[in-house]
Amino acid sequence: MIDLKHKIEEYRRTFNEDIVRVKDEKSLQEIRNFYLSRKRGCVTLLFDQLKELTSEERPEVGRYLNELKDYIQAELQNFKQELSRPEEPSKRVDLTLPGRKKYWGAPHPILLFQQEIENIFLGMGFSIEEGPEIETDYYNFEALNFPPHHPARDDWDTLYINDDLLLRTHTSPVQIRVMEKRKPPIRIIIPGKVFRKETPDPTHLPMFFQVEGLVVDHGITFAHLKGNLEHFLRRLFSEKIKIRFRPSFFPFTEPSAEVDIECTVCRGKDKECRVCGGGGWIEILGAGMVDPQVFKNVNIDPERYSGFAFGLGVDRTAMFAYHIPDMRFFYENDLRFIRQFSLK
Ligand code: 2NL
Repeated sequence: MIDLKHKIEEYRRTFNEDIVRVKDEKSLQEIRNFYLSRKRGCVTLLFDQLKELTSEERPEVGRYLNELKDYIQAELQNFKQELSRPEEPSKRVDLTLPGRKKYWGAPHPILLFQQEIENIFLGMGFSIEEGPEIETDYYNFEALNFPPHHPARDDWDTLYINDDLLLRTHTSPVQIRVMEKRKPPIRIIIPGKVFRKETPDPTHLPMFFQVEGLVVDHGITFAHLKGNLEHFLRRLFSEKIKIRFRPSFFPFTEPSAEVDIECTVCRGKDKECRVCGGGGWIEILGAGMVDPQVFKNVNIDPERYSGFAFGLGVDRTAMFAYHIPDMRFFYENDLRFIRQFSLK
């Protein structure tokens, strides 16, 4: 009798293990046959063994056995219903779908190009400085030799915050701040955002990036300016690029020059070139020898020191380097455009 009771418990245990592994109608049927098949089911066969018990033992063990049989039948019925129920959409896995892509961020092309510029100057012994984007009228204009209300200011379309504060129109105020604090020799570049009151079009933006540079020491001449900027342009574009210096004017440099390279698109060969307008040259840099008045404003003696300074628009130069027809593309953040630059 103990033996039979043990078997009943044992079959209950193995059935519970088997039933949870059921995946389909076929395996459910196999389990039913194994336990309850009319002739060979292992539980069915236990009913035959009841006969071997005494009449006192038989009712109790018989009740156990019937309970097991009822339990197995009920569970089989439950699982059958479970199998025929349509699966909830949220649980259905479609293995034919493509995997979910992860989109990685990447450096913006303007930042990458700015870093290329920085690396060239770092290689020439310059260091990098930064400063505030909101400036006072003094640092943005007056210290740079633009007197109040002077018409020279008209060339800089300024965004004012109030009478005294404005969004810097160039990074030159940072050079002023550095010269106020530090004695020459100075050899720095200042990359950063600058702001002008412009309506966006293919070649103008109200916010763009600039890199300005400044060298101050004893005996700095225009030859240093020329040599440094030629070296920089050859590293940035190509060793063979043609370069030309034209006389120009800036309030903060004297003499001043603008630096052109031959057109990167038509190489001066297309009279209707959309990039250089047929002239064959594109303007990349403004530069000049620091005006003595600017040195006086920061307490550097112009009799003992001289220096050169320069500035270029990062966006504008990137446009020529990458042959991009419209500067606004850089700020539309169309990933098809942006991604082309981070693959290098
Ligand atoms: C341009 C090019 C330029 C400078 C920037 C500068 C700064 C100091 C003193 C003298 Cl503190 N010059 N910066 C010089 C020449 C050109 O920028 O095309 N600007 C409109």
